[in-house]
Amino acid sequence: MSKVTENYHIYLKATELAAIAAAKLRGNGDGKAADKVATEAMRKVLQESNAHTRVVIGEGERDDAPMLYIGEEMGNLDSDLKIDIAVDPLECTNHCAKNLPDALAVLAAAPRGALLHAPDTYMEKLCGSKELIGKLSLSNSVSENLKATSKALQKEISDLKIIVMDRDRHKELINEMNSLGVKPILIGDGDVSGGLKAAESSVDLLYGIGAAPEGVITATAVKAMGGFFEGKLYFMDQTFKERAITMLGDKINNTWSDDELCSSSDSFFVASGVCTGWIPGVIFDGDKAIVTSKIIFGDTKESKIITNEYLIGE
Ligand code: VTB
Repeated sequence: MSKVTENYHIYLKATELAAIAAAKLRGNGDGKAADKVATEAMRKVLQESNAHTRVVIGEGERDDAPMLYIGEEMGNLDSDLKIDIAVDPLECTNHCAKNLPDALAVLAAAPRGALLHAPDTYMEKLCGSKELIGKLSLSNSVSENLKATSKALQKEISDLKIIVMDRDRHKELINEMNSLGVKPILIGDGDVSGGLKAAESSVDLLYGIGAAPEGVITATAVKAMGGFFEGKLYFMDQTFKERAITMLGDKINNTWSDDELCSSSDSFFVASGVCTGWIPGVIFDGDKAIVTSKIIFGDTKESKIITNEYLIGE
C-alpha cells in the first residue's frame, strides 16, 4: 500500500457516517436537510484524520458553504502526509429526499495536487469499461461513439445499455440515440453511480452532462477500475465560464481523461450507500445502523465491499 491508501479507514468512516445521517432523513422530501446532516457527520470524522487533509472539491466556497468548503484544511495540520479530497457527502440528493435508488456519500482522495480542482459547473461525461479505451471520444459524434462501442463490445447498437440523465439539455443526444435504434436508460439523478455501473460493465455507457465536481470523483474511481472516462466542462452561462477561466485559464475547453482528472495512482475512492441501488443503502435495525460501502484502491486496483455496523443512540 502506498501513503494515501494506507489512510483509507478514516475516509471510509467519513462516508459511512455521512450515509447513516442522510439515511435517517430518507424519503422526507427535504434533500437540503439530508445534505446538511451528511456534511456535518462527514466533517466531524475528517477532523480526526492523522493526515493533513485538504478539501479540493466540496460543498462550495467558504462564503456559501459553512463546512467542507473548497480549501478547508482538517486533521493533523503538521503531518507530512498531505492528502487532497473531493467529497460529496450526499450525491444524488433528490433521490435521498424521495427514497429512490443510488443516493450515496462519496469521497475521493489523492496526494496534494493530484485531483483537478474542477469549477462548480457542468461536465459532459462519457464513461465505460476498459474495452472502450482509445476507441471513443467526446470529440467524436454520438453516432461514431455508439458505432465504436457496438464494435468494441461486439453488441448490436440497438442492444447497447446507455445511461443518460433525464434532462432537457439531453434532448438532442437522446434523439440521436433513438435514430440509431438505442433507447437510453433515463435516470432522474445520480450520474456517479451511472458512471461506475458503466465502468464495471453492468451497463455499456454513461453519456451526457452532469456536475463537474462529481466528474472528478467518478474519474478517480474509474481510473482505479481501469475503465474509460472522458470529461469536458460545459457552461450553462457566461458567469460560470468566467469563473472557470479564473481557475483553469485556457484549459477550460480541454477534454480531460481520468488520468488528468486524477493524476496519481496513490488514490482511493469510497462510496457508502444511502438508498439501495448500485450498492445497498443503510439498514436500520433497532439501535444499529448497517452501512455498506464500496472502496476502490488506485495503487493495487483492488475493490472491496465493506459492511459495518454502528450503534446509534437516539
Ligand atoms: C444532479 C445529480 C447528479 O449532477 O443532477 C447533478 O443528480 C446536476 O444536474 O448525480 P442538474 O443540475 O441538472 O440536476 C450530479 O450531481 C452529479 O454529476
